[in-house]
Amino acid sequence: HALEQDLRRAIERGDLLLEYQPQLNLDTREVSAVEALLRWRHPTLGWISPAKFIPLAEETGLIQPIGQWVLKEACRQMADWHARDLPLTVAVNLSALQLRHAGLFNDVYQALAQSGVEAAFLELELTESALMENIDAMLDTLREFDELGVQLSIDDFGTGYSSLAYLRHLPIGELKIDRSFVKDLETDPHAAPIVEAILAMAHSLGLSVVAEGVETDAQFAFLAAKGCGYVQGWWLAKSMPAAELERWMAEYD
Ligand code: G
Ligand code: G
Ligand code: MN
Ligand code: NA
Repeated sequence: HALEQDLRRAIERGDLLLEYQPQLNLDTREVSAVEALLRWRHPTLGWISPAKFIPLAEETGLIQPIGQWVLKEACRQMADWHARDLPLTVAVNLSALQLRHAGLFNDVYQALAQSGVEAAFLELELTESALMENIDAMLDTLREFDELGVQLSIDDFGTGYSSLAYLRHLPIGELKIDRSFVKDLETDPHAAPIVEAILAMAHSLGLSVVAEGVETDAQFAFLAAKGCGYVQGWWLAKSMPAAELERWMAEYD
């Protein structure tokens, strides 16, 4: 498989990079957190979507070294920002396979130690479906991360089948409402009540909520009116390389 060989070489060749998409805190109207999104610039094929190469990385086991690289690079970038008085939190995505891997805790620990970044500035995004796949086995890992002090967030929330009973026992600080609900806010009469129910439930459990995929003024206005804590999406900004994000932040203030 040619693409597999290319992906194998992508790390050492420097063809992988992270972009960062800002999240707006609706209380402070400031950006204090960004999500790291992996990008692959193939030498001849150009940009390849993570929706394509993450599954390939998982099938081939390359997700381990790639995941290690993502954690290291996100922490290195954070250390650089913190040294320059930009105290950003960075959220890193973890797939189901990464969560099941015994070396994950050590990878996170090493990335933090090497960079010197405080654990509380690192957030790990776990999809709801990945969590629910094997919740009992996952619980110990989540508790270890919690003790280390990293933040834990449930990504794509609303698309899986997590129950209130489970959520109550997880050391999770944040839910990210899946962008499918946000997208349908103006068209599907069921989307708004679902978003409101998620907000009410999350807030009563003491969880922060990020709405993903916010693209329009109307979506933003609805979420702000309903007390959503953070928004992320093209309405605010697309993901950008670090230097571009810094320029964007300087202008946004
Ligand atoms: O940024 P984009 O919409 O193209 O991302 C597509 C998918 O790839 C999303 O589901 C996102 O969570 C996932 N993804 C992006 N970056 C990473 C990463 O560093 N690690 C993992 N495991 N998934 C990622
Ligand atoms: O699964 P996860 O939430 O990590 O995926 C994030 C993905 O969503 C990324 O691929 C990112 O590029 C994409 N994304 C971010 N903001 C928007 C948006 O406002 N609209 C759409 N359609 N996609 C978005
Ligand atoms: Mn995510
Ligand atoms: Na998501």
